[in-house]
Order: sequence, then structure tokens, then C-alpha cells
Amino acid sequence: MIGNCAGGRRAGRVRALWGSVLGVGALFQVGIASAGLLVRTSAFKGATSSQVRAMLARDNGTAHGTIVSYHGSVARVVVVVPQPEFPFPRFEVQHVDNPTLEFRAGATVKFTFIDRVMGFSHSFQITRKAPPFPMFPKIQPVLAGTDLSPPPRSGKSMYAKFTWHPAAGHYYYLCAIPGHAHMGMFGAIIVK
Ligand SMILES: [Cu+2]
Repeated sequence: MIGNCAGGRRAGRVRALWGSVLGVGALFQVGIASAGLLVRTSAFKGATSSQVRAMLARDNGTAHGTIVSYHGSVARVVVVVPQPEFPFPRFEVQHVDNPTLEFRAGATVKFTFIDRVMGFSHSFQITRKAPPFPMFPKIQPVLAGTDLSPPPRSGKSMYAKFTWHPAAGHYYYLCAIPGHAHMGMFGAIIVK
């Protein structure tokens, strides 16, 4: 009986200790995140405003309505997360919000993803899964773009590049940060 009581107290102390360790760990993580040091996005690099303008000028798509088409064998797509983000965060290509992107099957598609929202991150991933997307989307990426870590707070826009050789079909690009695709931060891709 007595042994059991002592064991119970010990277990309680262990639980309390473990709880405080978890608490400190969580605080530590928040501290790292707010300091912008939680970096796994080795693909991200910083760009000044003039560098961003130069990258935007390389997009070789043609915008018509809500569609941006790339007819050539090399498609250069510049996807931006613009500032401000109101009412919802969104992607922009050729000044079209969350456009449908059209490519030729087998083309070399060179994406440049630019996050202009300094201090908050967005992801860019391509999937075959169709909307609606839940609050916490589980992505099986066709093209693994960025991961979910915030890019460093460098006072610059952050960008990353990916190349894709798509097969014919229907795809979607989306931001996998919880809630973003759910609120509409995605667009369709048609490859034919
Ligand atoms: Cu986002």
C-alpha cells in the first residue's frame, strides 16, 4: 500500500517534470520561430525588390482571363505571394489571382516561387488531389516545392526554384500551411 502511494507520488512528480520540460520546449520553439531561425528551407534565397522585378519579367506565359498559358517547350513560371495578403493569402501569376496554369505535356516547366510576405511563410506544392482542401491538407506531392518552415526574416523577399516535366493531366498547386488552401490559396494546372 505504502509502496503504491510512494510510486504514485513519484509518477506524479515525473509527470509534472515532463510537463514542464514540454512547456519549456514549446516556449523555446516559439522563440526560435519568432526569431526566424526555424529554417529547413535551404532552397529559399533572399531577393531585393529589383531582383524580384527582374525575375517577374522572365515569366513567358500569356494571361487571358483567369488562365495563364505556356505554349513553349520551356515554360518559365513566376508564382508570387504578394503583399498585402487581404482578405486572404493568395498566389499570383502575371497579376492574375490563383490562375489556372496551362502547359504542354513534356515541357520543361521552371517555377520560381517568390514569397513577398516577409516574416511569414507560404508553401508551394503540386498535387493531383482536387479541392476542396481541408484545414490541414495532407499532400502527396507530384512536385515537392517548398516545405512548411518559415523562410528567414532577412527583410527581403524569399524565393525558391523548381523544375517539373509534367505528364498530361490535371493537377493543383496549393499552399499547405494550415488553413490557406482551405481558404482558397490554390489553383488548377492543366497539362495537355
Ligand atoms: Cu499560404
